[in-house]
Amino acid sequence: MANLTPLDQETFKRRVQHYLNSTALPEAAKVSSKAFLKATCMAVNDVIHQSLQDTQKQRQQQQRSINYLSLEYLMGRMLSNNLHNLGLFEQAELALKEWGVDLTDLFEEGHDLALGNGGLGRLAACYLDSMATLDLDAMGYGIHYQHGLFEQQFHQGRQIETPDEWREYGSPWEVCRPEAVQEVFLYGHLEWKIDANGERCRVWHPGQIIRGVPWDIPIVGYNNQVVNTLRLWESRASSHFDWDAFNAGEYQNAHYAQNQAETITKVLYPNDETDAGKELRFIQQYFFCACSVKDILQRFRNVHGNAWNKLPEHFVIQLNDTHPTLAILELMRLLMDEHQVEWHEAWTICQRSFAYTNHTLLPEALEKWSVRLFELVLPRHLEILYSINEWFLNTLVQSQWPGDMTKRRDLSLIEEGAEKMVRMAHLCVVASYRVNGVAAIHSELVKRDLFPEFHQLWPEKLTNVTNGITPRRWLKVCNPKLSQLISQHVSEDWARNLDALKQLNEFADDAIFQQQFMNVKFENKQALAKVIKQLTGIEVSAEAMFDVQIKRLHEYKRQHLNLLHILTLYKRILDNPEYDIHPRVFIFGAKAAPGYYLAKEIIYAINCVADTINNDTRINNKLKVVFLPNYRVSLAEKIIPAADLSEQISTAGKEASGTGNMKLSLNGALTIGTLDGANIEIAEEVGRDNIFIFGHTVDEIKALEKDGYDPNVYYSNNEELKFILDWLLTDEFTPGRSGELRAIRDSLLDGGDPYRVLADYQSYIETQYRVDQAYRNQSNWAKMAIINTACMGKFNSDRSIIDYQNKIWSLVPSRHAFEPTLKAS
Ligand code: B1H
Repeated sequence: MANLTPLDQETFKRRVQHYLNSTALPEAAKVSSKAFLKATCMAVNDVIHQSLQDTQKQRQQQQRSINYLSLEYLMGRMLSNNLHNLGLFEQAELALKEWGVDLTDLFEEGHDLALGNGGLGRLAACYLDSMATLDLDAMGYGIHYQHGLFEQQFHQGRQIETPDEWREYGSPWEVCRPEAVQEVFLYGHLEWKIDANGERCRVWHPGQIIRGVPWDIPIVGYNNQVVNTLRLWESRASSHFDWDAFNAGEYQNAHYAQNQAETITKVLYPNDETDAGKELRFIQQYFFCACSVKDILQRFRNVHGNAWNKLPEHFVIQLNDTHPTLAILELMRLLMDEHQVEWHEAWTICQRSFAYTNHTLLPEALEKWSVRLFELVLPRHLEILYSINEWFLNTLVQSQWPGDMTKRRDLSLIEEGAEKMVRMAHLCVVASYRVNGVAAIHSELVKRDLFPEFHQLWPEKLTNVTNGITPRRWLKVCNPKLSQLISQHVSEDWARNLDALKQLNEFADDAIFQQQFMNVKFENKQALAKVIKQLTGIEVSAEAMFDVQIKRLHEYKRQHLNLLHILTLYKRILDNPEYDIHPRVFIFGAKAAPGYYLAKEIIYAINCVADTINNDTRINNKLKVVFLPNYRVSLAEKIIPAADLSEQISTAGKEASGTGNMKLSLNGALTIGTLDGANIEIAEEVGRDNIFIFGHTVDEIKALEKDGYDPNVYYSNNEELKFILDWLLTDEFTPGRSGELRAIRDSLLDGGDPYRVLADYQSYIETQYRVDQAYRNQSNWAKMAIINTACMGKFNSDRSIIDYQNKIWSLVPSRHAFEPTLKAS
């Protein structure tokens, strides 16, 4: 890529001044930090947009363009990351210092881009970073939600949601691209027509037309002057304002269409891992897919004209879970109805273009949409879906399992029942040439339990790409002290080649390095202690062990198992004030889906227990419990560098991968975890001596179920467990309001304990005891922590992207691979 003249401090300062002059009010006595932030971002944007243009000019047309379709991107704050990736951090810091402005303080003025729920959305953000860093021709497509994930507050311990206003004062990074606006059709009816060649063809008369307006956010590669694009679609009414209605005095009506159209991208659905099944979400998904596929076809056409059969050679479309599945049907429709490509040809193009990533096995997350909704909103797409299903069942299923009606029923894209439903994952698997899970064990379970027949049909199709995280944001940017220490001991640019951290293994036994490593941790803990004080008023000591569980709140993630441990320790200390334990601070960060009752009850219970324990002088500060409100990327960046212990305690088989586990270990936290998701691969990398594994394995959990799982057995046979569960019936933690916390107990006992919390309780408590013992030997703890950091090279998202490249994107299946043996009608 072209080399820009590096921006020195003086030039940077002049550019910031230039933008201050044009954006800050002259009469303001003192320029506000917001104005400084904006001017700094604009100065950085000058550099970025120059590189964006250079990148686009220099891209080889031969490279296959990667199109990442995701309903979610959790970008967090962009300024510090962009400065680091551009190599401008120091210049900016020095330039601002001349005004007496502290760059790190300035970051705090920036709003998170929270256009996602959790791991899936953050993964997409890490992958964009890596694709730019690896100089891949990649475009991210997503939705320009007016409101991202809600902000969380606690009112008397209970979660309250308020709207996220990330664009309240405009967002400095996005650029509107009116030249790439798209039109999207909805509703209406179908008709047969005779086309110019005398052929019968299908015409869709839409009932509503929406405009998709693209907003581009630049994605800056690390240290390579590459800039890619994240294109986010915003919905607007097709004609801005109905002037006739307005002039006729129908002001309300004139606004109606506009409001309705703009509702589509108004808000992100906050249901991590559950399928909300709402009509608006369906329309949101389709709107996004239609805009993105049309944009892709336009980009293809600009270079290759109408040679549509060449599309797969030049473009691959990666589906981030099933949320963008409708892109498949939209590509079929556009090729057939708008570009006159014959059905088989169109289908072959689709099958060579799409790849699908599965992120979950949880049944409640597997998307299904009713045939009724399709009929109403997307009648033409339903017709196309039926034709694909017919092809699939009559050719492939029939030849593999002749006459087997059960197989036909189970594999069909349509689920029969009281209400016919479309199985989105089936469509993804049938249409994609590669399907991947996100960690080794998860991909095995996808083959074994979720899609065994599909695996039989296409033994090559199902594969694994273990998730990764970008070491830029998750070490270099968020943990400058550790980064500096590492750079003093590692010869290569580890932020690019994370495997170079292996060199730290040499120092794992070195007493001086151990001390330095632990000093950095201590300083990071002091910094977090300040944040905790600021956000919650709770005082914690950096001498205590920081035990961290940060992730969405979900029963399968088992924050309530963590709570049972806290209650166990509390009880032990109350029973025996001399109970010997190293002081611990339990730190939680988690948002619950607004409609998820038990998740919200768990938050409430943790907050009530925290309040009781934190104010109980009898326990002599041995325990503190902190639930930090509004967990998000920018808060994670403060917690992760300060963590000693990382809680990864999901029921085995439920957490597809996890990525927080990787971030915490990279920053020198030890993991206490089950053999689930990427924990297994983390254990392989760091060695069993440097991780605390507990609980039932996937197969053992299965075996529990076979014998008929009964949580009451654990309850009756374990006095300590029985006591703390019964404690939840009292008013110990909710003075004067007995039984307020009973929902957790009820779900574990009467509710059948769906996530096997009680089965893993004893093993968890015993392993936590080992953690406590281990922490007392600080030198050995330091050694284990160093080994954790040293061994995380595998989880660099650059490695994941190279895997995607090698296993998926660089393969263009031959066009004969999918030739049907029978003709679809
Ligand atoms: C993951 C989701 C998810 N898996 C539905 N599935 C959603 C499902 O809004 N929805 O409808 C939103 C999100 N998210 C997570 O993906 C897995 O649970 C993690 O284990 C994994 O690390 C992450 C990234 O692969």
